[in-house]
Amino acid sequence: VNYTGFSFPVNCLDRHVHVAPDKVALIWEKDEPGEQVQVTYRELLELTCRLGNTLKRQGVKQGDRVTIYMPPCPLAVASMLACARIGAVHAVVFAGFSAESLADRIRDAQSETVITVNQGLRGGKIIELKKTVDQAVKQCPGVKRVLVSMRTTSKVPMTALDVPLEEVRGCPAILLLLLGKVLALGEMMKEDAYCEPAVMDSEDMLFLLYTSGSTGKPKGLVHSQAGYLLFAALTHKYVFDYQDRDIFGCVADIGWITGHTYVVYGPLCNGGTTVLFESTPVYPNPVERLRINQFYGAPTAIRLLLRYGDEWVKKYDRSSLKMLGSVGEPINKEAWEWYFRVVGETRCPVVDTWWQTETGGICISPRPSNPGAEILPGMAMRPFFGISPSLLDDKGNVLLENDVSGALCISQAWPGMARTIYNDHKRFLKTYLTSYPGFFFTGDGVYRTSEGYYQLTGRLDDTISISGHRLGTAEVENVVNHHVAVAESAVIGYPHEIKGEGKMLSFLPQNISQGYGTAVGSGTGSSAVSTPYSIRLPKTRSGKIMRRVLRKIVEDKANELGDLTTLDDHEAVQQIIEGHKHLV
Ligand code: 6R9
Repeated sequence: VNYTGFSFPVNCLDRHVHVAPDKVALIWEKDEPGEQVQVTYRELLELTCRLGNTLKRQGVKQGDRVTIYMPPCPLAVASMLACARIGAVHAVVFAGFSAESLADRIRDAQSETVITVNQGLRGGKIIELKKTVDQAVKQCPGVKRVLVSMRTTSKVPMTALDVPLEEVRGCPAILLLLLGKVLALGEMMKEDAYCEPAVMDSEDMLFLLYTSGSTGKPKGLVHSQAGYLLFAALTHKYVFDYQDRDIFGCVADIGWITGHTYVVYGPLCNGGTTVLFESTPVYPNPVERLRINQFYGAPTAIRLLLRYGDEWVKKYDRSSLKMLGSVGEPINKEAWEWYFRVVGETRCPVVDTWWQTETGGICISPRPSNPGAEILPGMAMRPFFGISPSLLDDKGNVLLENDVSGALCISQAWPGMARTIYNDHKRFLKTYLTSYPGFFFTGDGVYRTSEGYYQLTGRLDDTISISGHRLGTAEVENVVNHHVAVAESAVIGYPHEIKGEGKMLSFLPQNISQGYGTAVGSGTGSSAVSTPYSIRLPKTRSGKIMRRVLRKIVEDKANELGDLTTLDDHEAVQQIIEGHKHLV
């Protein structure tokens, strides 16, 4: 079979179905503790085709944008692949966003089609996703149809726009889950089990994915067909040393780029078995039960686990693990060492992977598949094949030497690079390509060690300048996190009124397992005031600390917090605002 010229799902499905139809493609680790559903390549292809045909019958055409608002589940993956199969562009919106955020994204993408589920489940709690979509769609006159799948058995009010995916028209919901398998009857089941894949140009849009700027409206980053998939597959294979029979466990939600590249496209293109986590994983139980070989998650979870103590991890069998990965934030040395020593029993290389929604896949990472390659704790280490990082100083000079810090730029295009911001190419150029002409500017700070290895130091918009020295938040946090009483910290800086020198503030949640509160220390040098008033830090839903929010609070600008759509815990922010008011 000649697969050249076809769109994605052929690479992610058909070619594996020819070789190993019954190989498990997805293991859906459901919210219900201990419940899992396996979907083979043959089943996933069939589901994708039926859904692709349903989309076509509903009027979705090549190039149309389709918004997907679903929790991680096989039908969500099939929805992404079904869009790709018919040449439509998917725009997954994390199913935790409010109706307003969803509406903004639907309107920006000019989507006429939304795919959702009746209800979601998270930690046993029911989440009314369809209701949120109804509210959002009211503000989006362009939406012509909402495809609704049944995640739970509860019926939800349907509107004239709704297309029930599994229900047979006029009959009660009969589809649901039979013997734990997704059994599609209804609209989807009426469709043919084969859908001809669209032939696409390599540079056609595959998907949009929104990422919040620090202010203003979210950016719909556009990824391409061929370059993105190539980069997803290569990085998945080489960074994690993925082998044919491995079970790959990336705990990101499909609503983030990590979910797109390392839950869906990378592993499926490589014919792998990938785990879809619906809930926040009750790590490390699924590692033992599903025999996960590569575990990939965010440092924030690792830092919390560390505080729960070794025993909690050690009571589970981790012998299946071969590789551990970290993504999303700088990982401090202490957390890295614990991950390596306790979780991976010093047997599994830890890969601290640096990349962004904009880069499509991992750009800087140790390469353990390169035998003997050295890995230093808490460092992203080396550029991936084809990535050429450059460090630039404030004046735009390229820093060629080692043992320097600078703005992390990339000097040459790479396959997975986002091509534009949907409908706003000017903003794309302005944000990424004009600050340092001739370079792609990542927005991150980096230190290149004397050996030439790369260590990320945090977002440049978060940097602290003390007595003329530029410090990354990560550098200071590394020191703070080292203290036994600290689980996690966020360090920020703001201008000092008198001396004009940087003032530093640190937020230190203390030993979480003992339920202590956050001590907020403020001061320069060794003088510090601390008052405990919150046990949480403001984080995005994907686990990144929102330092800019803290900075605004300490600058007494709590009414100018900017875009908070990705904020996970509004209550924590309120507590910090209140606490700050009372700080003497
Ligand atoms: C994949 C992802 C991108 C930003 C990025 C940087 C931070 C990601 C990191 C890291 C230090 C790492 N980041 N990985 N910082 N070390 N290993 O997270 O994409 O959500 O777009 O965030 O996350 O600041 O610029 P995205």
